[in-house]
Amino acid sequence: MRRSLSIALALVAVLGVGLAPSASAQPALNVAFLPKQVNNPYFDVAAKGGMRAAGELGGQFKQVGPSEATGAAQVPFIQDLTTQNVGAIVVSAADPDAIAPALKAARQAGIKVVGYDSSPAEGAYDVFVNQADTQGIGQGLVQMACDEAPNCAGDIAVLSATSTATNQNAWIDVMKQTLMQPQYAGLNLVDVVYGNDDDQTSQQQAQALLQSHPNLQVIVSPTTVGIAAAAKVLEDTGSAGTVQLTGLGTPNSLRAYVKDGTIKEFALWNVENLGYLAYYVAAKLISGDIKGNPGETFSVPTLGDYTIGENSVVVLGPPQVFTADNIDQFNF
Ligand code: RAM
Repeated sequence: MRRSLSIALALVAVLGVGLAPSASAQPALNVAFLPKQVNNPYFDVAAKGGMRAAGELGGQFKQVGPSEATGAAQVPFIQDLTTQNVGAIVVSAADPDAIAPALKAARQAGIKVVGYDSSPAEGAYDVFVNQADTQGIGQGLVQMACDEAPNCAGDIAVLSATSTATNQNAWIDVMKQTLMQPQYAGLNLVDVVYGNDDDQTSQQQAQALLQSHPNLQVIVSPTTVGIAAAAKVLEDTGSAGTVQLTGLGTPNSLRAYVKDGTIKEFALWNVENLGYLAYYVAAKLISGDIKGNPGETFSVPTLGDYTIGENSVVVLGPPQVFTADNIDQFNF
């Protein structure tokens, strides 16, 4: 009896020693990125930043997501990641309302949710990492259209991504408000069309814009997929030079069009840093360093100090404008 008790105690001790370190250690840092879609170079660049942060922090990184940018297609990925009990989901919302219930269920299961690029609905995330100030992006898009339209006048149209994307809709709203300012009175927004961040659909929509608006002066495409598709259409149809093109794109996908004059200026932010910052925010939420409350401050290596703002939003920084003069300084 005594012997079996001492064996049992010895076993408890061994197990106890075995269990103690892992019970008190931080849970493994396991962060999953869920972009609007996986076959979009924009999100691959952001993923590079996420991977870099994971390497620095000794965490795990994976990226999963649908091939088409819809909220319905994102939901099963959120559910799977919840079942896998990852530490955090970093998500760009293709449709904030469609994915809100799944994200809320993930949060209830103790998973941290970080929005990046396109915000999830309020209550469905802990922190949203915005790439740049929404107001500044919308105003910048209008200013570039004004720069490109002769005498800042004439018909302009927007070629967007999906009609449900939080970021696209917020930028288009700011564009509409900005266009009401007197200095832009000559610009006339005649159409907003959606290419769904699909190359073929975006090309078809760009072609349709040219056909339906013969006096079109500028296409503004605030999506990396849309602007590259529109540039191809302008070249293929011989409209480059007659119809101007600007918006948001990656330097690598637009370099040739800038060199041949199809595009004179466009903007974007440091996309890799967006992924890097989003991973750090996820890690800090998981470790409890931050809770996601407005007013909290934190620092991130190489990027600097951040303060969580209203609605738990963190802003990466101002966008960069690319022209023929500076595009060769950028490689992403
Ligand atoms: C596309 C996506 C993304 C947007 C960029 C500029 O890749 O629509 O959400 O931020 O373009």
